[in-house]
Amino acid sequence: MTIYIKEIILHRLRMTLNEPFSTSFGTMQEKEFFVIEMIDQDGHQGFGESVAFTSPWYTEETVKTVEHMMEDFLIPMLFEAPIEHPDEVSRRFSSIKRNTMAKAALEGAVWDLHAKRNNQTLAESLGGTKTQIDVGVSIGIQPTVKDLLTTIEKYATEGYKRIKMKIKPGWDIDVIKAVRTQFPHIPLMADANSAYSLQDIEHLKKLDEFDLMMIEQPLGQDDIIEHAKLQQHLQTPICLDESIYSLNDAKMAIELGSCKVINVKVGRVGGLTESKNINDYCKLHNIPVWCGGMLDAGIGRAHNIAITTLDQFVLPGDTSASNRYWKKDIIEPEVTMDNGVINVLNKPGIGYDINWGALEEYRVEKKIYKSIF
Ligand code: OSB
Ligand code: MG
Repeated sequence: MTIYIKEIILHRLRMTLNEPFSTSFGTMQEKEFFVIEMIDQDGHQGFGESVAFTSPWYTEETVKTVEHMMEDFLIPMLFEAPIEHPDEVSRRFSSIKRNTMAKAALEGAVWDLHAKRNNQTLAESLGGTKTQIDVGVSIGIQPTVKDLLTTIEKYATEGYKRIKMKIKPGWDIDVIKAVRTQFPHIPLMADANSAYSLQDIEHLKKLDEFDLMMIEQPLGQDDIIEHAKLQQHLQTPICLDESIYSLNDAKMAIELGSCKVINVKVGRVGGLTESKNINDYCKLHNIPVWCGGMLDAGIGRAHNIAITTLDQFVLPGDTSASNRYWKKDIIEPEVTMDNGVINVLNKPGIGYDINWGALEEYRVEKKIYKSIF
């Protein structure tokens, strides 16, 4: 079912999180991003969402670089020729180096269009089989240990299946110890967002006594070798996030022993096709994966739900309910969680409608690109 993309509309949105979110790099309360609306020859609409932040603390991309890449390179490439299957998109983009988040935002809209044209859910189109997914929650660094304990209590009571807490030097061992004392049995993990170096090895070894499911990205983005060395000295499995931009990075990390778990973020790895390939490779190599998050709004969240239905996504991810982030999300209905699971909606494409009233309320800019065909 050939897709002729007729029009691409970029909606730049600015939304405010219910609560500030703090990591080892700093605090965010505003989220700026693009909603990609893509219209085909039959008037179907596909939607994607970009995940890059306004500053490049997580990876090198930003809202502005994503706009530049989409406008000056990637959108013109999509208009060059029709698309038979969404897997072609990442191949067509392969002459452009990296810029995975810009590529993924557009590719996601093509996948949604493809699924809708075939009257399938996005999950089905991707080969996913689950009808519900297990989810956890990622909790930012809190002002005090007491605040953290209260927040964990709240989310555990709501039913989230695992708690991820952010750590950094000065907010790590003692804090985890306090959490474990109060919650001896909750599935718990820690995410350092690259805050440590191999010199901290003796310090990081102290994590082993807390029965953590894993430690996420303790070292730098480029520290593939260093992570392998660290893993040899740690019992706690290392999960890589910022280090994995592609299937090839996943292969390298697995082969070198740099990690035992992988956090797949659709934006960071360049899209759903690459995420699917990582799923398949990790299945073959017995590496569990889970879906990370970028404080996504509803459209990105819907894509995350769809990819999590693939079979190697065996651990609860960071895809929490809409109300954990936003007073009002941009989709209808919003994403809800019951007893630690999110139900996969049985409707074509991403399965959620756009709440245009909300979207327009958050929109700060709208740009339209038309195909000449
Ligand atoms: O490292 O996984 C991360 C949020 C922003 C940037 C990076 C990360 C995170 C999170 C929260 O941990 C994920 C979410 O709830 O969307
Ligand atoms: Mg992370």
